[in-house]
Amino acid sequence: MASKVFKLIAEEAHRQKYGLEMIPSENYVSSDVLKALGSILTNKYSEGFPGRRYYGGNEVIDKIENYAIDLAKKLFGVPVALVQPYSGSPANLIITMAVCQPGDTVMGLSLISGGHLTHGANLSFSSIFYKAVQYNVGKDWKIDFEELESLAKKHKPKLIWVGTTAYPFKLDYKKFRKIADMVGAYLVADCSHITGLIIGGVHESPVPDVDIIMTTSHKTLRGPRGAIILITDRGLKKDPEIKSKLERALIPGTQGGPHNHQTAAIAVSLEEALKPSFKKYAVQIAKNAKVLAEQLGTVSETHLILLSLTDYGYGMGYQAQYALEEAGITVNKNTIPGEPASAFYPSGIRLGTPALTSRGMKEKDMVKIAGWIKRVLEEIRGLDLPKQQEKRKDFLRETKIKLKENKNLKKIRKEVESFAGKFPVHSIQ
Ligand code: DSN
Repeated sequence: MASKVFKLIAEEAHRQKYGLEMIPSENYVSSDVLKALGSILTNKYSEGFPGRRYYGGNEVIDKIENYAIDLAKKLFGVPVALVQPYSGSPANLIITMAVCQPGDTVMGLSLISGGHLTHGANLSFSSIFYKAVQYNVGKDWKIDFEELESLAKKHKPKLIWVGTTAYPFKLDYKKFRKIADMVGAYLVADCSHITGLIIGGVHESPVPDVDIIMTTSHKTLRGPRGAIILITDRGLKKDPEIKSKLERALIPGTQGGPHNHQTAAIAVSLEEALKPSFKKYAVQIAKNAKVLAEQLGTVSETHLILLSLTDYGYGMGYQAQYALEEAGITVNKNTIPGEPASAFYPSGIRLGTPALTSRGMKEKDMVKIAGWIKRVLEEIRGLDLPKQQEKRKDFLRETKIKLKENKNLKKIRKEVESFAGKFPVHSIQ
Protein backbone atom coordinates (compact mmCIF):
# COMPACT_ATOMS: atom_id res chain seq x y z
CA MET A 1 0.00 0.00 0.00
CA ALA A 2 1.30 3.44 -0.87
CA SER A 3 2.37 5.62 2.02
CA LYS A 4 -0.24 7.93 3.50
CA VAL A 5 2.18 10.72 2.68
CA PHE A 6 1.35 10.57 -1.03
CA LYS A 7 -2.29 11.32 -0.37
CA LEU A 8 -1.19 14.35 1.65
CA ILE A 9 1.19 15.45 -1.12
CA ALA A 10 -1.75 15.29 -3.55
CA GLU A 11 -3.76 17.45 -1.14
CA GLU A 12 -0.95 20.01 -0.99
CA ALA A 13 -0.58 19.91 -4.81
CA HIS A 14 -4.27 20.82 -5.06
CA ARG A 15 -3.76 23.74 -2.66
CA GLN A 16 -0.74 24.95 -4.64
CA LYS A 17 -2.67 24.79 -7.94
CA TYR A 18 -6.02 26.25 -6.93
CA GLY A 19 -4.70 28.98 -4.62
CA LEU A 20 -2.64 32.11 -5.13
CA GLU A 21 0.80 31.68 -3.49
CA MET A 22 1.87 35.18 -2.58
CA ILE A 23 4.45 34.63 0.14
CA PRO A 24 7.33 36.49 -1.53
CA SER A 25 10.00 33.97 -0.49
CA GLU A 26 8.19 31.07 -2.21
CA ASN A 27 8.20 29.81 -5.77
CA TYR A 28 7.33 26.89 -8.04
CA VAL A 29 10.30 24.85 -9.30
CA SER A 30 10.47 23.14 -12.69
CA SER A 31 9.84 19.44 -13.27
CA ASP A 32 13.58 18.95 -13.87
CA VAL A 33 14.44 20.47 -10.48
CA LEU A 34 11.88 18.16 -8.87
CA LYS A 35 13.36 15.14 -10.69
CA ALA A 36 16.90 15.87 -9.52
CA LEU A 37 15.67 16.51 -5.99
CA GLY A 38 13.83 13.21 -5.90
CA SER A 39 16.79 11.24 -7.28
CA ILE A 40 18.99 8.45 -5.93
CA LEU A 41 21.68 11.01 -5.14
CA THR A 42 20.16 11.20 -1.67
CA ASN A 43 21.69 7.76 -0.98
CA LYS A 44 25.32 8.91 -0.91
CA TYR A 45 27.57 10.26 1.85
CA SER A 46 30.24 12.73 0.65
CA GLU A 47 31.66 14.76 3.55
CA GLY A 48 34.37 17.04 2.27
CA PHE A 49 34.70 18.78 -1.07
CA PRO A 50 35.30 17.56 -4.65
CA GLY A 51 38.59 15.63 -4.78
CA ARG A 52 38.83 15.80 -0.96
CA ARG A 53 36.16 13.44 0.46
CA TYR A 54 36.16 11.40 3.65
CA TYR A 55 34.42 8.43 1.97
CA GLY A 56 34.97 6.52 -1.29
CA GLY A 57 32.55 6.22 -4.18
CA ASN A 58 32.31 9.93 -4.85
CA GLU A 59 33.58 10.12 -8.42
CA VAL A 60 30.18 11.05 -9.85
CA ILE A 61 29.19 13.22 -6.89
CA ASP A 62 32.40 15.22 -7.45
CA LYS A 63 31.38 15.84 -11.06
CA ILE A 64 27.92 17.00 -9.99
CA GLU A 65 29.22 19.34 -7.28
CA ASN A 66 31.93 20.76 -9.57
CA TYR A 67 29.28 21.36 -12.22
CA ALA A 68 27.07 23.23 -9.75
CA ILE A 69 30.06 25.30 -8.59
CA ASP A 70 31.02 26.22 -12.17
CA LEU A 71 27.46 27.25 -12.99
CA ALA A 72 27.22 29.39 -9.85
CA LYS A 73 30.55 31.13 -10.60
CA LYS A 74 29.44 31.82 -14.17
CA LEU A 75 25.97 33.05 -13.23
CA PHE A 76 27.20 35.51 -10.59
CA GLY A 77 30.61 36.34 -12.09
CA VAL A 78 32.66 35.43 -9.02
CA PRO A 79 35.83 33.35 -8.53
CA VAL A 80 34.60 31.03 -5.73
CA ALA A 81 31.30 29.29 -4.94
CA LEU A 82 30.29 26.86 -2.18
CA VAL A 83 27.08 24.98 -2.93
CA GLN A 84 26.73 22.72 0.11
CA PRO A 85 24.95 24.89 2.72
CA TYR A 86 21.71 23.16 3.69
CA SER A 87 19.79 26.43 3.66
CA GLY A 88 20.09 30.17 4.28
CA SER A 89 20.30 30.21 8.07
CA PRO A 90 23.08 27.57 8.26
CA ALA A 91 24.88 29.41 5.45
CA ASN A 92 24.77 32.63 7.47
CA LEU A 93 26.10 30.77 10.51
CA ILE A 94 28.95 29.41 8.36
CA ILE A 95 29.81 32.92 7.13
CA THR A 96 29.67 34.42 10.61
CA MET A 97 31.90 31.65 11.99
CA ALA A 98 34.38 32.15 9.16
CA VAL A 99 34.85 35.88 9.63
CA CYS A 100 34.18 36.38 13.35
CA GLN A 101 35.32 34.97 16.67
CA PRO A 102 32.60 34.35 19.29
CA GLY A 103 31.86 37.68 20.98
CA ASP A 104 32.80 39.78 17.95
CA THR A 105 30.33 42.42 16.81
CA VAL A 106 27.98 41.81 13.87
CA MET A 107 25.61 44.37 12.43
CA GLY A 108 22.42 43.85 10.47
CA LEU A 109 19.02 45.32 9.71
CA SER A 110 16.54 44.77 12.56
CA LEU A 111 13.72 42.28 12.02
CA ILE A 112 11.11 44.96 12.53
CA SER A 113 12.73 46.96 9.72
CA GLY A 114 12.67 43.98 7.35
CA GLY A 115 15.96 42.23 8.23
CA HIS A 116 16.59 38.53 8.91
CA LEU A 117 16.88 36.54 12.16
CA THR A 118 20.46 35.51 11.39
CA HIS A 119 21.61 39.11 10.97
CA GLY A 120 21.63 39.75 14.73
CA ALA A 121 18.06 39.27 15.94
CA ASN A 122 17.24 38.33 19.50
CA LEU A 123 17.20 34.56 20.18
CA SER A 124 19.20 33.81 16.99
CA PHE A 125 22.76 32.38 17.17
CA SER A 126 23.80 35.72 15.73
CA SER A 127 22.98 37.53 18.96
CA ILE A 128 23.59 34.63 21.38
CA PHE A 129 27.21 33.94 20.36
CA TYR A 130 28.07 37.34 18.89
CA LYS A 131 27.50 40.93 19.94
CA ALA A 132 24.67 42.05 17.70
CA VAL A 133 24.04 45.66 16.77
CA GLN A 134 20.96 46.41 14.70
CA TYR A 135 20.35 49.28 12.30
CA ASN A 136 16.89 50.36 11.18
CA VAL A 137 14.79 52.02 8.54
CA GLY A 138 13.62 55.59 8.97
CA LYS A 139 10.14 57.11 8.76
CA ASP A 140 10.22 56.75 4.97
CA TRP A 141 10.73 52.95 5.46
CA LYS A 142 14.18 53.24 3.81
CA ILE A 143 17.49 52.27 5.44
CA ASP A 144 18.71 55.05 7.71
CA PHE A 145 22.33 55.38 6.59
CA GLU A 146 23.09 58.13 9.11
CA GLU A 147 22.19 55.78 11.96
CA LEU A 148 24.05 52.92 10.25
CA GLU A 149 27.23 54.99 9.96
CA SER A 150 27.16 56.23 13.53
CA LEU A 151 26.45 52.73 14.90
CA ALA A 152 29.28 51.30 12.81
CA LYS A 153 31.73 53.95 14.04
CA LYS A 154 30.68 53.40 17.64
CA HIS A 155 30.63 49.58 17.69
CA LYS A 156 33.29 48.74 15.04
CA PRO A 157 31.60 45.57 13.75
CA LYS A 158 33.67 42.80 12.21
CA LEU A 159 30.81 41.97 9.86
CA ILE A 160 28.07 44.10 8.31
CA TRP A 161 25.10 42.35 6.68
CA VAL A 162 23.29 43.93 3.78
CA GLY A 163 20.18 41.94 3.07
CA THR A 164 16.46 42.05 3.67
CA THR A 165 13.33 39.92 3.87
CA ALA A 166 10.60 42.55 3.90
CA TYR A 167 11.99 45.63 2.19
CA PRO A 168 10.28 46.90 -0.97
CA PHE A 169 13.13 49.16 -2.16
CA LYS A 170 16.39 48.71 -4.06
CA LEU A 171 19.63 48.53 -2.06
CA ASP A 172 22.59 50.86 -2.50
CA TYR A 173 25.61 48.59 -1.97
CA LYS A 174 28.10 51.42 -2.52
CA LYS A 175 26.82 53.29 0.53
CA PHE A 176 27.23 50.11 2.61
CA ARG A 177 30.76 49.60 1.25
CA LYS A 178 31.80 53.08 2.23
CA ILE A 179 30.67 52.50 5.81
CA ALA A 180 32.20 49.00 5.98
CA ASP A 181 35.54 50.46 4.81
CA MET A 182 35.43 53.18 7.48
CA VAL A 183 35.57 50.46 10.16
CA GLY A 184 37.37 47.66 8.27
CA ALA A 185 34.34 45.33 8.38
CA TYR A 186 33.56 42.46 6.06
CA LEU A 187 30.53 43.40 3.97
CA VAL A 188 28.32 40.42 3.29
CA ALA A 189 25.24 40.53 1.05
CA ASP A 190 22.38 38.19 1.84
CA CYS A 191 20.56 38.44 -1.48
CA SER A 192 18.23 35.51 -0.91
CA HIS A 193 15.06 37.45 -1.67
CA ILE A 194 16.31 39.33 -4.72
CA THR A 195 18.83 37.02 -6.40
CA GLY A 196 16.49 36.40 -9.32
CA LEU A 197 16.10 40.15 -9.79
CA ILE A 198 19.88 40.62 -9.75
CA ILE A 199 20.40 37.88 -12.34
CA GLY A 200 17.65 39.40 -14.47
CA GLY A 201 19.34 42.82 -14.33
CA VAL A 202 16.36 44.40 -12.51
CA HIS A 203 18.52 45.12 -9.46
CA GLU A 204 22.17 46.12 -9.24
CA SER A 205 24.60 43.28 -8.51
CA PRO A 206 26.40 43.43 -5.15
CA VAL A 207 29.45 41.63 -6.63
CA PRO A 208 31.65 44.75 -7.15
CA ASP A 209 31.01 46.09 -3.64
CA VAL A 210 30.80 43.21 -1.16
CA ASP A 211 33.23 40.56 0.08
CA ILE A 212 30.89 37.60 0.36
CA ILE A 213 27.40 36.85 -0.94
CA MET A 214 24.89 34.38 0.41
CA THR A 215 21.78 33.43 -1.45
CA THR A 216 19.19 30.81 -0.79
CA SER A 217 18.39 28.86 -3.92
CA HIS A 218 14.62 28.52 -3.48
CA LYS A 219 13.29 32.07 -3.60
CA THR A 220 13.43 34.23 -6.76
CA LEU A 221 16.25 31.99 -8.02
CA ARG A 222 13.55 29.27 -8.35
CA GLY A 223 15.63 26.27 -7.33
CA PRO A 224 15.27 23.67 -4.59
CA ARG A 225 15.65 24.62 -0.92
CA GLY A 226 19.34 25.23 -0.25
CA ALA A 227 21.93 27.99 -0.29
CA ILE A 228 25.06 29.14 -2.08
CA ILE A 229 27.98 31.13 -0.65
CA LEU A 230 29.99 33.20 -3.13
CA ILE A 231 33.32 34.95 -2.61
CA THR A 232 34.01 38.02 -4.73
CA ASP A 233 37.42 39.16 -6.05
CA ARG A 234 37.27 41.89 -3.44
CA GLY A 235 36.65 39.31 -0.72
CA LEU A 236 39.64 37.21 -1.83
CA LYS A 237 41.81 40.31 -1.81
CA LYS A 238 40.64 41.31 1.66
CA ASP A 239 41.34 37.84 3.02
CA PRO A 240 43.21 35.29 0.83
CA GLU A 241 42.33 32.60 3.43
CA ILE A 242 38.59 33.26 3.24
CA LYS A 243 37.78 30.20 1.11
CA SER A 244 39.40 27.75 3.52
CA LYS A 245 37.87 29.58 6.51
CA LEU A 246 34.41 29.17 4.98
CA GLU A 247 35.06 25.52 4.11
CA ARG A 248 36.19 24.78 7.67
CA ALA A 249 33.16 26.58 9.09
CA LEU A 250 31.00 24.42 6.82
CA ILE A 251 32.61 21.10 7.71
CA PRO A 252 33.53 20.23 10.42
CA GLY A 253 32.22 23.55 11.77
CA THR A 254 28.49 23.21 11.26
CA GLN A 255 27.43 20.60 8.71
CA GLY A 256 28.08 16.96 7.88
CA GLY A 257 27.40 15.17 4.61
CA PRO A 258 26.16 17.39 1.79
CA HIS A 259 22.67 16.81 0.39
CA ASN A 260 23.78 15.65 -3.04
CA HIS A 261 20.26 15.47 -4.46
CA GLN A 262 19.88 19.11 -3.43
CA THR A 263 23.23 20.07 -5.03
CA ALA A 264 22.12 18.42 -8.29
CA ALA A 265 18.78 20.22 -8.20
CA ILE A 266 20.60 23.51 -7.55
CA ALA A 267 22.71 22.80 -10.66
CA VAL A 268 19.55 22.27 -12.71
CA SER A 269 18.08 25.56 -11.47
CA LEU A 270 21.34 27.40 -12.22
CA GLU A 271 21.23 26.03 -15.78
CA GLU A 272 17.71 27.43 -16.02
CA ALA A 273 18.75 30.79 -14.55
CA LEU A 274 21.46 31.13 -17.20
CA LYS A 275 18.87 31.02 -20.00
CA PRO A 276 17.50 34.26 -21.54
CA SER A 277 13.98 33.19 -20.53
CA PHE A 278 14.97 33.63 -16.87
CA LYS A 279 15.79 37.30 -17.45
CA LYS A 280 12.30 37.76 -18.90
CA TYR A 281 10.85 36.00 -15.86
CA ALA A 282 12.73 38.31 -13.47
CA VAL A 283 11.63 41.44 -15.32
CA GLN A 284 8.03 40.22 -15.16
CA ILE A 285 8.24 39.57 -11.40
CA ALA A 286 9.09 43.25 -10.84
CA LYS A 287 6.49 44.52 -13.35
CA ASN A 288 3.83 42.46 -11.59
CA ALA A 289 4.89 43.66 -8.14
CA LYS A 290 4.82 47.29 -9.28
CA VAL A 291 1.27 46.99 -10.62
CA LEU A 292 0.08 45.04 -7.59
CA ALA A 293 1.59 47.64 -5.26
CA GLU A 294 -0.01 50.52 -7.15
CA GLN A 295 -3.39 48.81 -7.06
CA LEU A 296 -3.02 48.36 -3.31
CA GLY A 297 -2.03 51.99 -2.83
CA THR A 298 1.68 51.53 -2.15
CA VAL A 299 5.02 51.11 -3.96
CA SER A 300 7.42 48.30 -4.79
CA GLU A 301 10.81 48.36 -6.49
CA THR A 302 11.24 44.65 -5.87
CA HIS A 303 9.24 41.42 -5.91
CA LEU A 304 7.34 42.18 -2.72
CA ILE A 305 4.86 44.51 -1.13
CA LEU A 306 4.77 45.40 2.53
CA LEU A 307 1.24 46.51 3.16
CA SER A 308 0.29 48.52 6.21
CA LEU A 309 -3.23 47.69 7.39
CA THR A 310 -3.54 50.56 9.86
CA ASP A 311 -6.35 52.02 7.72
CA TYR A 312 -8.39 48.87 8.43
CA GLY A 313 -7.96 48.89 12.20
CA TYR A 314 -5.53 48.09 15.03
CA GLY A 315 -3.13 45.10 14.77
CA MET A 316 -4.78 43.62 11.67
CA GLY A 317 -1.97 41.35 10.33
CA TYR A 318 -3.30 38.02 11.64
CA GLN A 319 -6.87 38.82 10.71
CA ALA A 320 -5.82 39.70 7.14
CA GLN A 321 -3.70 36.56 6.79
CA TYR A 322 -6.60 34.37 8.00
CA ALA A 323 -9.19 36.08 5.81
CA LEU A 324 -6.99 35.91 2.71
CA GLU A 325 -6.26 32.25 3.37
CA GLU A 326 -9.99 31.56 3.52
CA ALA A 327 -10.23 33.20 0.10
CA GLY A 328 -7.40 31.02 -1.30
CA ILE A 329 -4.74 33.74 -1.19
CA THR A 330 -1.62 32.90 0.85
CA VAL A 331 0.36 35.78 2.37
CA ASN A 332 2.04 36.29 5.73
CA LYS A 333 1.38 38.73 8.53
CA ASN A 334 4.33 41.07 9.00
CA THR A 335 5.47 43.89 11.18
CA ILE A 336 5.66 47.29 9.57
CA PRO A 337 8.41 49.83 10.34
CA GLY A 338 7.62 51.62 13.62
CA GLU A 339 5.14 48.80 14.35
CA PRO A 340 2.22 50.44 16.21
CA ALA A 341 0.74 47.17 17.58
CA SER A 342 3.18 44.40 18.50
CA ALA A 343 5.91 42.24 17.01
CA PHE A 344 3.74 39.16 17.75
CA TYR A 345 0.47 40.68 16.55
CA PRO A 346 1.68 42.91 13.74
CA SER A 347 -0.06 45.55 11.66
CA GLY A 348 0.81 44.48 8.14
CA ILE A 349 1.07 41.74 5.58
CA ARG A 350 3.89 40.82 3.21
CA LEU A 351 3.03 39.55 -0.23
CA GLY A 352 4.85 39.12 -3.52
CA THR A 353 4.81 37.99 -7.11
CA PRO A 354 7.65 35.45 -7.77
CA ALA A 355 5.41 32.37 -7.54
CA LEU A 356 2.49 33.86 -9.45
CA THR A 357 4.87 35.02 -12.18
CA SER A 358 6.26 31.49 -12.48
CA ARG A 359 2.72 30.36 -13.25
CA GLY A 360 2.55 32.82 -16.15
CA MET A 361 0.51 35.62 -14.58
CA LYS A 362 0.96 39.15 -15.91
CA GLU A 363 0.00 42.76 -15.07
CA LYS A 364 -3.70 42.37 -15.94
CA ASP A 365 -3.88 39.39 -13.58
CA MET A 366 -2.36 41.50 -10.79
CA VAL A 367 -5.16 44.04 -11.19
CA LYS A 368 -7.69 41.24 -10.75
CA ILE A 369 -5.85 39.81 -7.73
CA ALA A 370 -5.56 43.24 -6.10
CA GLY A 371 -9.34 43.52 -6.50
CA TRP A 372 -9.86 40.27 -4.60
CA ILE A 373 -7.39 41.31 -1.90
CA LYS A 374 -9.20 44.61 -1.35
CA ARG A 375 -12.57 42.82 -1.16
CA VAL A 376 -11.15 40.38 1.40
CA LEU A 377 -9.68 43.17 3.52
CA GLU A 378 -13.11 44.83 3.75
CA GLU A 379 -14.24 41.72 5.63
CA ILE A 380 -11.81 42.31 8.51
CA ARG A 381 -12.99 45.82 9.31
CA GLY A 382 -14.15 45.96 12.92
CA LEU A 383 -12.04 42.95 13.92
CA ASP A 384 -9.39 45.04 15.70
CA LEU A 385 -6.87 43.34 17.97
CA PRO A 386 -7.86 43.78 21.64
CA LYS A 387 -5.63 46.26 23.44
CA GLN A 388 -5.52 43.95 26.50
CA GLN A 389 -2.81 41.36 25.83
CA GLU A 390 -4.54 38.53 27.76
CA LYS A 391 -7.56 38.70 25.43
CA ARG A 392 -5.61 38.36 22.19
CA LYS A 393 -5.25 34.57 21.89
CA ASP A 394 -8.97 33.89 22.42
CA PHE A 395 -9.89 36.76 20.15
CA LEU A 396 -7.80 35.36 17.30
CA ARG A 397 -9.19 31.85 17.78
CA GLU A 398 -12.74 33.18 17.58
CA THR A 399 -11.86 35.44 14.64
CA LYS A 400 -10.51 32.49 12.69
CA ILE A 401 -13.78 30.59 13.18
CA LYS A 402 -15.81 33.65 12.23
CA LEU A 403 -13.79 34.12 9.04
CA LYS A 404 -14.18 30.44 8.14
CA GLU A 405 -17.94 30.96 8.14
CA ASN A 406 -17.85 34.23 6.18
CA LYS A 407 -19.99 33.86 3.03
CA ASN A 408 -18.28 36.67 1.10
CA LEU A 409 -14.90 35.00 1.60
CA LYS A 410 -16.30 31.67 0.39
CA LYS A 411 -17.59 33.41 -2.74
CA ILE A 412 -14.22 35.04 -3.41
CA ARG A 413 -12.52 31.66 -2.89
CA LYS A 414 -14.61 30.12 -5.67
CA GLU A 415 -13.60 32.93 -8.04
CA VAL A 416 -9.93 32.56 -7.02
CA GLU A 417 -9.98 28.79 -7.49
CA SER A 418 -11.49 28.98 -10.94
CA PHE A 419 -8.92 31.64 -11.94
CA ALA A 420 -5.82 29.99 -10.39
CA GLY A 421 -6.70 26.52 -11.68
CA LYS A 422 -6.17 27.74 -15.25
CA PHE A 423 -2.45 28.42 -14.65
CA PRO A 424 -0.23 25.33 -14.79
CA VAL A 425 1.91 24.04 -11.93
CA HIS A 426 4.88 21.74 -12.62
CA SER A 427 5.00 18.22 -11.29
CA ILE A 428 7.24 15.21 -11.93
CA GLN A 429 6.18 13.79 -15.31
N1 DSN B 1 11.73 32.67 5.81
C1 DSN B 1 12.29 33.54 4.81
C2 DSN B 1 11.30 34.53 4.33
O1 DSN B 1 10.13 34.19 4.25
O2 DSN B 1 11.65 35.65 4.01
C3 DSN B 1 13.54 34.19 5.27
O3 DSN B 1 14.45 33.22 5.63
